[in-house]
Amino acid sequence: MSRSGPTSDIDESDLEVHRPKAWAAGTPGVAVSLRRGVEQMGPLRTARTLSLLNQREGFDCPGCAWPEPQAADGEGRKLAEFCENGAKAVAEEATRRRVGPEFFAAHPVAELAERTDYWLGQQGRLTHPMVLRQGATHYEPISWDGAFALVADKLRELSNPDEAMFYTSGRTSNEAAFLYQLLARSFGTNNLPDCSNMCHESSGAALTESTGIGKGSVSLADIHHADLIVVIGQNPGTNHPRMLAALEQAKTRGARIIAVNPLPEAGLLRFKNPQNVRGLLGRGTALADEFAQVRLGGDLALFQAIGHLLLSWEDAAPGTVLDRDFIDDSTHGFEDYAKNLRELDWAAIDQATGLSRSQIVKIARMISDSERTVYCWAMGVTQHRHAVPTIQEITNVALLRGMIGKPGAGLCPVRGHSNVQGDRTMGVWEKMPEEFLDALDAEFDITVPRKHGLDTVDAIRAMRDGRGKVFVGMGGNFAAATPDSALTERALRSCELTVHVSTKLNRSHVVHGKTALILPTLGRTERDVQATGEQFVTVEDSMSCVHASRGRLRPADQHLLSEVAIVCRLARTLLGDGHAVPWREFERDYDQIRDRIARVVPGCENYNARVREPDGFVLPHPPRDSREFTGTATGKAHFTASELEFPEVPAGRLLLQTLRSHDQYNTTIYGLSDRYRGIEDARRVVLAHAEDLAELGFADGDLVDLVSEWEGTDRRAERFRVVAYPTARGCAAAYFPEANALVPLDSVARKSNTPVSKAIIVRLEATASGRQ
Ligand SMILES: Nc1nc2c(c(=O)[nH]1)N[C@H]1C(S)=C(S)[C@@H](COP(=O)(O)OP(=O)(O)OC[C@H]3O[C@@H](n4cnc5c(=O)[nH]c(N)nc54)[C@H](O)[C@@H]3O)O[C@H]1N2
Ligand SMILES: Nc1nc2c(c(=O)[nH]1)N[C@H]1C(S)=C(S)[C@@H](COP(=O)(O)OP(=O)(O)OC[C@H]3O[C@@H](n4cnc5c(=O)[nH]c(N)nc54)[C@H](O)[C@@H]3O)O[C@H]1N2
Ligand SMILES: [Mo]
Repeated sequence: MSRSGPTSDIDESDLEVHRPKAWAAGTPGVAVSLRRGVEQMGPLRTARTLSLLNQREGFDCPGCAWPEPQAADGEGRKLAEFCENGAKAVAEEATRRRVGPEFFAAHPVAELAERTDYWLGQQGRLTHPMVLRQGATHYEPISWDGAFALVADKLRELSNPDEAMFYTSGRTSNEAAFLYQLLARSFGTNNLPDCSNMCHESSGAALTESTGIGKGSVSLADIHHADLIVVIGQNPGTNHPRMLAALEQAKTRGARIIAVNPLPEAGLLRFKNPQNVRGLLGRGTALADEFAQVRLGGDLALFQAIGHLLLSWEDAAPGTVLDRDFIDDSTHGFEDYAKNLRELDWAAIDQATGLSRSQIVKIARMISDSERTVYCWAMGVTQHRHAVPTIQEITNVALLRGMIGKPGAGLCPVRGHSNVQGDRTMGVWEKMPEEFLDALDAEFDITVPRKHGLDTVDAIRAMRDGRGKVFVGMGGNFAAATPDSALTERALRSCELTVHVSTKLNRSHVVHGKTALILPTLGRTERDVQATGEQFVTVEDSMSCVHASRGRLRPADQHLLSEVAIVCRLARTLLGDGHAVPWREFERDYDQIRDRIARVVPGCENYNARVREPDGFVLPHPPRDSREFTGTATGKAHFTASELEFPEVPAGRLLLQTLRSHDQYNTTIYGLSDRYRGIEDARRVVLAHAEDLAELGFADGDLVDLVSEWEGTDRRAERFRVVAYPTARGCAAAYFPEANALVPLDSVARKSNTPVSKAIIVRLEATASGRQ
């Protein structure tokens, strides 16, 4: 299998490599946010837009899911409660560039398929519903009614509703998500794959087993008041920049920080807060006290070793290390866990982590000395074959010291998309619990299916095998975000119909089914006016806080419909006006949707009133609120015993992770500046340790193909420039989506089915000279 991917519009030979930075944010961050804003929106719109970002009367940032400070945290919001990358996210959406019918008339879809995601995204906002008819070379305009009739016809032609798939990306509001899952289930399928399947699914699976609830247990105040924060497999300087302000606050109160990462990410080392003078002009605040440069996939081993040390110190001095009361009263399975870790294969720990014994002991000491520890993690942990047991080993260490359900302590999976957590709460999941489905049936007098649906990886398999025939995407960029690009693209192309509800042009529009539709929609920044007047929507952040978001900008085009309106109109066309769900009323007045959410979704009672409070409200979380673990089988938190597991890499190979540059939002490429890592003006780069390169016979600047090896099959991504970089030994890194061609579809995390995007066995091959 071979695919070089479209490169035509980025001149990769412009690559410039500078020394990686040792600090994040500061003045360059402010300058970049303003420059990108002005490029896309002009100066006036930039000023107005940024002043509304994350304010109570404004809109929720469509960037990441990091929470806004609340009055209850004693902090309140700053005048500029956004970051460089939030400003870029908004600039992308509020851009004045447009992609209308003339654009599609000028560009055959085959030509667009040769473009990079960067070029496609830079063309601007979609303005008209467009159709690509079977065999046609160009997209052409279609009326909204015509588009809905086409989707309804194709869905009705299916021999079985399970041949349809309804994908969601995590920017969709709670209201749209609630209606979207209701549409899929009213039609007769639980096929609701979502971006979370590729993201924090492993956290949900692990935490549900261990604590009874698949969400994090901390608030922002807990971060501020922790005395130790462990940041594992996360690059907050780029992906959650506002988190740095929270880490800085904790540091000024005396907290210590441990960063566990194969890369010395600038945002983990030092932060120059752009909101104060010291940050803008001074040296800023040092963040990580301890930087553990772990090997990819070595975290399970590290936390087993920490657990082992804590247990042995407790044995040596009983009553000094473990929180015995908590373990006895509130947990289950301690003996099995302790037995599992009594004997430890230190040689295997060394090999897995690449860390010195003394550093592991030091970290374990910091953990045993801490009274209030918060554990944060993201994709560096969740996208591994053993992601679920890894998160459970982190949880085990937290449980040993009773670090859950008390102030300043807890578990904090840091979510990605701004409303990915809310979409789940609203029922976007292929295997929602029976009680939720029962509540839908009772509320609407319908019968929704009970058979579990397809997740992202299984949806690709279904399309590949001809069992999946209609693909509908509520946002996102399925073709580019998913693994095994060549296979996935063939799968999508074999569909009878692909439909995308989108704000911007992307690869999923040009890797299309036999017939394809693009349905343009309002973004979160835009005013949403329906028959009863101006509407707002609601979202849930990474810390379970639900609040309102009000679009305030003029819509990119008068033809745009809101996501809610699109779902309601499609539902009426498909299910008929006599359908038991009052779709027409929902479109007219979003309060009516919220009244139903209040009655169906646990914890959302009195929803309409509570989301109108200035800071919204926080969903219940029994372990956080009262140290109760009502969601587990025993009613207690569960220690788990796992085998020691880590990726084994054959000689002459590297272990590759795929990650985000500082200048992209998943598949949306903002620009070509990975400023903190010092990579400028190119994206097809592979970062590897200089000594590994020397051993493999390569040097900085070489042009190579990356070949991944999986169960006897090779996958190739061509023409990557080698960059010598201070990563952990044996490890390498390349950007996604370019490197997605290398991730085998069947390489998934056990239990969560999440693609293993952070541990791909690769060999480097010099690019054949004919292709140089
Ligand atoms: N600006 C911006 N913001 C974003 C996004 C974006 O693309 N751009 N994406 C959003 C989304 S959807 C998400 S999920 C989050 C993603 O946020 P992150 O998880 O921070 O994103 P990644 O770029 O995948 O970075 C993974 C980090 O984990 C490290 N890592 C990789 N493998 C391992 C490992 O085995 N062990 C350890 N300890 N560390 C490892 C990498 O070196 C890197 O620092 O960000 C969200 N916010
Ligand atoms: N190799 C590799 N692959 C990965 C990852 C990785 O680390 N490595 N990370 C994974 C992760 S964590 C995630 S979350 C997924 C992301 O997967 P997706 O969520 O599917 O991808 P995005 O790139 O975030 O989607 C961008 C598109 O969303 C549309 N959009 C933006 N805003 C809106 C809106 O308000 N409404 C609607 N309807 N559409 C909108 C735009 O058209 C834009 O082109 O990718 C995963 N893929
Ligand atoms: Mo994500």
